[in-house]
Amino acid sequence: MERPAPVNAPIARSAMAYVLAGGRGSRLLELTDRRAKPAVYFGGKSRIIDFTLSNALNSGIRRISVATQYQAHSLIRHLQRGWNFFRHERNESFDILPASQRVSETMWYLGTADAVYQNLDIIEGYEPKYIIVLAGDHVYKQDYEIMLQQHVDQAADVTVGCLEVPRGEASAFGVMHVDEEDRILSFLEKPKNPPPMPGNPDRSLASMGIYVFETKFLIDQLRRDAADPHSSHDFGKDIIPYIVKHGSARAHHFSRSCVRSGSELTPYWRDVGTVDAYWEANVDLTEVVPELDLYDRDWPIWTYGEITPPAKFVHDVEGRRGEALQSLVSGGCIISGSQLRRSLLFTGVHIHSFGAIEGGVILPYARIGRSVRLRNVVIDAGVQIPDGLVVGEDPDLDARRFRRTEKGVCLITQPMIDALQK
Ligand code: ADQ
Ligand code: ADP
Repeated sequence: MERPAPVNAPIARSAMAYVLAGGRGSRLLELTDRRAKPAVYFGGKSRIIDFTLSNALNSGIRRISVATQYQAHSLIRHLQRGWNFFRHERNESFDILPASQRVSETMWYLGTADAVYQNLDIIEGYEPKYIIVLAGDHVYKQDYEIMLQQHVDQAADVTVGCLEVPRGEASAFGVMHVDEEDRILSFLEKPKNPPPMPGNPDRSLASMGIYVFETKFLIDQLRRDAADPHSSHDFGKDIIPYIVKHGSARAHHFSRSCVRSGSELTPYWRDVGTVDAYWEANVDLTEVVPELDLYDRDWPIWTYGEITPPAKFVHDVEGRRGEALQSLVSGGCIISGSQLRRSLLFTGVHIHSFGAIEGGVILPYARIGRSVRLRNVVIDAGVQIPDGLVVGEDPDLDARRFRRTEKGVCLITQPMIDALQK
């Protein structure tokens, strides 16, 4: 039997966070060949999904379900290692929901709504009063309690998180119009020609893909949608437009609940969906005062922290210093006689002598050989960079060997290195 939430408990205690973490994130190219986008490393110690999960935890939510699908092993392993502290005895739960074909043996999840519908019996078992549907693939800090409170105060059927984006980028989002009281008047999923905000021709109001519902209402909607043969069973394409038309949908502005700290003036939200955006958001963290504060103890980003020895810096045999300036260096790294600038090293990276790296985003346990020069690279986990490799000085050569982006960032994976050595 479920115990009711304590009287006067914050709304978050009666809410479940349902995190959609099944998408590939195909614009991250080879970075998501073997892991779903939410499992991609970010910021030196964490994975992308840790931001959403930390937001939920820091907001006071104690029931979390994560729906997985594409290449879920790396993600599941991470969640099992890092997010295993929830206690049933305290009315807490953390469930990893595989695409288990629970409804029918021949069917995987269709759209995002189906990824919730197929697990309805599990959700119902916990009897949460509210559900906040989240995506596990964005980097931001938000207090969901504020959004939940708005939902309750306005007695809306659904509350959709939204933020302003440049109109030129809005085709990638659900785009809405709202009135002065933030009632959503129209909702278009990924329109080719996104409508601007009134009085602001260069901006559009975009859905963040996060939604608050009362559980009972959501269940009714999902059942209705599941029975509709014309539906693609997706929140953005089907469920939200339907409620906008037939019920009461409200917008919640991210700026009202984003967590700012210190120098953060503008609300920080990043999709990091392309290699360029991913590289840039990571390297931004090496700024003297970055927009995203990872050091804010009031809003920690929880993760799986591997036990490692401290980072170590030593000089090479000729006495040249191993050093990192304006860089982030995680535990277990060894930098021996090479110079790093504006770089971010994840756990356990070893860098050998006589090299130089600028703008390097180097994922866990990569090894960089001797006399290697790298500029503006993303190096996948565990890659062994051979002695003498030079990247970032000859664009044509780089483009033939690696994934070189429009902005000149090179993504390097082990198969690409293996191909060089053939
Ligand atoms: P998209 O992000 O394009 O748009 P989608 O690809 O459906 O929508 O992904 C939403 C989330 O669900 C992602 O976190 C993804 O990983 C996950 N996901 C996708 N399919 C899944 C499945 N079958 N099982 C589990 N998880 C799955 C949505 C909205 C837009 C909104 C943007 C904001 O539809 O309206 O503007 O998010 O990014
Ligand atoms: P993570 O994303 O956790 O760093 P890895 O980069 O080691 O994990 O690999 C991502 C996924 O690919 C994991 O599920 C891992 O088990 C799998 N994997 C790793 N190396 C190989 C390989 N050589 N062949 C097939 N699968 C692999």
